[in-house]
Amino acid sequence: MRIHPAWRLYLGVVTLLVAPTASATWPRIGLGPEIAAFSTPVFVANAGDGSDRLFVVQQNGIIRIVRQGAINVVPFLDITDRVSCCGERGLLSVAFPPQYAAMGHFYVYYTNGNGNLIVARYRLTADADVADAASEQIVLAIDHPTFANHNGGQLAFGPNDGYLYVGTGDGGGGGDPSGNGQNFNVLLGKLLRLDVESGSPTYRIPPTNPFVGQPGFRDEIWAVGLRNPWRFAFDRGTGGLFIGDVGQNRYEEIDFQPAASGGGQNYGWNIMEGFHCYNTPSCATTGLTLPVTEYDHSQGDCAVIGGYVYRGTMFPGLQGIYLLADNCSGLIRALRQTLGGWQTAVILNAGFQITGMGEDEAGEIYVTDYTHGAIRHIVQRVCAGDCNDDGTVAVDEILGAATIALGDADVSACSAGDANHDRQITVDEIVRAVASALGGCP
Ligand SMILES: [Ca+2]
Ligand SMILES: [Ca+2]
Ligand SMILES: [Ca+2]
Repeated sequence: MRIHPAWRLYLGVVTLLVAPTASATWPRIGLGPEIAAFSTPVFVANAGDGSDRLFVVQQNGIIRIVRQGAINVVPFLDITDRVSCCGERGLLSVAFPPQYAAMGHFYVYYTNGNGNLIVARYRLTADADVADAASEQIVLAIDHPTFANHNGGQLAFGPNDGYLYVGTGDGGGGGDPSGNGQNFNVLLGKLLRLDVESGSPTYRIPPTNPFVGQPGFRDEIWAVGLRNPWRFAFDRGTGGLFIGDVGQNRYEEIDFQPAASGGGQNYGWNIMEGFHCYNTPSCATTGLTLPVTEYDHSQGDCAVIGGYVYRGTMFPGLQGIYLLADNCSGLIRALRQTLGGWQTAVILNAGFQITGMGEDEAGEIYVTDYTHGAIRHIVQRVCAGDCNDDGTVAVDEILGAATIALGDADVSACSAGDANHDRQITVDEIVRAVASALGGCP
């Protein structure tokens, strides 16, 4: 629709007077409808096979398939007979190898009846929606006899090397009484890297693992000095690795290593907790890799739940942002790297206990709601006309949208004004912006 020349002049003058100022803000997020009826959901995964299914891991030993929002009646896998649950124990994650569609097998991480840590491989039945619980091959078993907590629990395939990464906890108790984090001869308190897809029923050591052949180091180790890396994940856009390492009593941390890393990092536990010496006024920090961010427990937080970098296409405002959560507070935080360093902020209080996140094949991120037995899609809340995404539409934003409509500015200056994403702002979209200004943002 054409805009009358007199209005063009008026809007142009006023817009010059009150041009929107750029401000570094975070996108506003919300949660999609509950996909419910799970018991003890702790993780969400996709198979990367083009089937567009979500696999929801229940801590009690069951994996369920979600297809287009509906949950399959028959479980994908039921190994409740060999899984110990719950607290920090249970069936904790699943990982599908890069060639899953051809291979028809996958990997799970669980604690068994003795509390030991198990990485196991399972095959499909003839039905692609049902795995064979009798097909178990134990890939790796790690003794974890003393304490019930700090079992780690995450599996993920490296997007660039195809190896299986395994996050183990320090063996539990408080403060790492067994000294596993800094003991390089044990597999606890580590990130491990295994070659599980080269035909061995168990695994082979990748020859490029950082400590191969070094006396005093287990060859399986990729990184050391972790306390309880309950969740870690690769950025599918860059291959970078984000580790959420649960802290002791004071600080929760996110560790990051870029894709070019050759491994071998020492993330500091139990010398340090977050950026701080643990239990001592000073400590030797040489050779330690510090986190990129930490938060304390002053807002009701207790245990970091590492998440994912958003690489989907549905919500451009989330692009490149790493989302993480806390188990106790239900707070969801955002983290991003800028030229000036890492920035973080709380961007949502989910209001329930979060145990894990996961991506679908398109890169959309889901969070597990342990309180209500559900998973929820993390969505960006876009308010028509809210150019700076601060939750309200101001007069200058309406004028800014009008300037774009007149062709005097690029639509990128206010993508929230372009409700139908056609790279133009029309009069009806300005009307919607005015409605947001008057009636409030969703
Ligand atoms: Ca650390
Ligand atoms: Ca605004
Ligand atoms: Ca439009």
